[in-house]
Amino acid sequence: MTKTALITGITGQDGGYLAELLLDKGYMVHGLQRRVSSEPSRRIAHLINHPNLKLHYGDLSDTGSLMKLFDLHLFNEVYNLAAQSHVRVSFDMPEYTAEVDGIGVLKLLECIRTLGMTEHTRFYQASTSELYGKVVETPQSETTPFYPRSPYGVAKQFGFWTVKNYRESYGIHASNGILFNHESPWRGSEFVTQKIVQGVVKIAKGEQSHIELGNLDAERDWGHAKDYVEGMYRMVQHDYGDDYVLATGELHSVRELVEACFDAVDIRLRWEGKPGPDEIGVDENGNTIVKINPDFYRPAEVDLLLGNPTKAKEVLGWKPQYTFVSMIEEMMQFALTN
Ligand code: NAP
Ligand code: F7E
Repeated sequence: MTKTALITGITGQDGGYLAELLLDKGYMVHGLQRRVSSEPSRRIAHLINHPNLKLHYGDLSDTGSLMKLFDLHLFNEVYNLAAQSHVRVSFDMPEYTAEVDGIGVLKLLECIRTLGMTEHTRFYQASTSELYGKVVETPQSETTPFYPRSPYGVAKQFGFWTVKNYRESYGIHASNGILFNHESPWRGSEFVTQKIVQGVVKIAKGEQSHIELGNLDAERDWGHAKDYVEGMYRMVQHDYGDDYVLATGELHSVRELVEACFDAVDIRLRWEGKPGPDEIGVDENGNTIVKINPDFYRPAEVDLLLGNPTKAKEVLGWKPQYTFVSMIEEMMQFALTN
């Protein structure tokens, strides 16, 4: 029997890869899409005419549009990927972020509960390593206490516990994927990996003089989105709902990322000045190609995130295929040729 899935956030980075994965497996895929004034997302443009894909207008802040969707379709699986997903922006829009990233999760689970679908519909929630924030242990696993450091992290904490509560209270097959940063050629250009990749390519092509960044010494565990949507799918197929960390277990700084990208286009980068707002990066001809702009600092920074994915490996058999190096190579290649 054909399975039916709903993906909220289908126009986002992960939504595009998950839609591809589920359509390849023969699913009927429904996607929740916001009405926007520009063309529908480039990430699913190649899937728009797929006979098993149906898009619906709606918004996580609009309960009526969600209820209508759940009333009309029997979803076997719901993947909640929709969110205001930018940590820095969440400081500018804290209330909206709480509404969508926190209360939005509750709205979806209430649709499942009130329509009597608790035994029929499995639920995946896009939780995040930002829950660990100011980390209390390293590496972080499913048992590490949370200490969110942004309105985004706080809103996602509400979502995380709501999922756990609905699982325990109503027996819903609901899982939290605590996903560490994951990137790809489809990553939004305002996230640090894509911003650096696209900036370095423009500098190499002579189209831009320099890139402006914030904290170069933040460290992250960066994986590839394709690997991570496979992990989401495995959580939903498992016998019972649970919470899992997906991460590579490899740590790199923003500074290393900048160096790796310039290296890929044969530009030798040298740092000058002490770490902080006055530090610059120069090329072999003495041109300044990296500047620090304090506008990109955050009111409260998350200095280090490093995940321990042992549980996902042992229980779900999940293992990332990409490394940090192959992920950056793919992003650079895409930016150079598109
Ligand atoms: P993304 O590229 O920013 O995509 C977010 C998606 O949510 C887009 O489709 C966006 O629609 C949609 N959306 C935003 N506000 C909405 C609203 N009010 N109602 C309905 N849809 C809305 O994010 P991503 O990188 O794919 O991440 C997917 C999910 O995983 C997010 O929940 C994010 O918080 C979480 N997460 C991401 C990472 C990561 O490193 N990528 C790590 C951990 C967790 P538009 O296209 O119209 O903007
Ligand atoms: O920042 C530093 C910045 O915006 C990474 C989201 O997908 O992953 C993502 O959140 C680091 C931070 O990702 C710039 O201060 C320096 O320390 O790429 P980012 P993020 O904040 O880690 C988590 C897991 C999510 O759940 C989120 O949805 O890089 N940084 N200079 C900069 N960051 C940005 N964006 N821009 C800069 O110029």
